[in-house]
Amino acid sequence: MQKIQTVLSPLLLQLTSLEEKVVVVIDVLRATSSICVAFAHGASKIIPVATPEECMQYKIQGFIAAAERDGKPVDGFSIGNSPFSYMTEEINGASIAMTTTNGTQAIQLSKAAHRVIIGSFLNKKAICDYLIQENRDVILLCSGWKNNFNLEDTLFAGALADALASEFIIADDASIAAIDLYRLAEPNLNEYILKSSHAHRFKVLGIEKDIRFCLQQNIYNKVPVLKDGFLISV
Ligand code: 3SL
Repeated sequence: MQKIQTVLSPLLLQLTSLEEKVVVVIDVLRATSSICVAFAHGASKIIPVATPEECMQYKIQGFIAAAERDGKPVDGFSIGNSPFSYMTEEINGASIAMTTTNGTQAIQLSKAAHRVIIGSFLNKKAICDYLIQENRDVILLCSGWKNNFNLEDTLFAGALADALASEFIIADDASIAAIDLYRLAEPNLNEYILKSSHAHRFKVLGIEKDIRFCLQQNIYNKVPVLKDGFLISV
């Protein structure tokens, strides 16, 4: 049986070999959810970039460019990181450049893996099916918040590990803790996530509706995959 391991912060990724493994990058609020929305609305590719400056270069080349820092759109960009921004006509067929506080950084850090895929509650079942079919060791990478642990990504890592426990060996204490936390929160996930520091940030910004949207399960069946520096959908 292959193994599942959970990395609770991007800072901890350096302790783990990525070789021959599939990394699931998780930033439930909101980067990986928004990426899933963009593909569900017909985006052709997404390039995750590190900085707003780099993102601006893609905008100049004609990409749709999205930049978020601290939950807010960056000056000079009409799109930040709300999933609702990716539900418009112009997304269909578009090439998108995206930079976010944590999620796109976690994607960059994972590049050495055999495969990097993008997970959220929105495409949870598709991710599980993909991982079973790939039959390789898996790392669930929580993007966290500025290298700190966060509740929402850990909960989704727990949801995945729980769903895959009969197919994989749960190989570390972080995965066991994530499963236990998910089982504790699962009867009322929305309410539990409202305890999180990110939910408090969203309240201040008046964007709580993004939380409700991102916690929906299995509304999309696509798996975004990193290939040659771009995300595409399979
Ligand atoms: O950090 C990120 O990548 C973002 O998802 C943060 S936010 O949800 O846009 O605030």
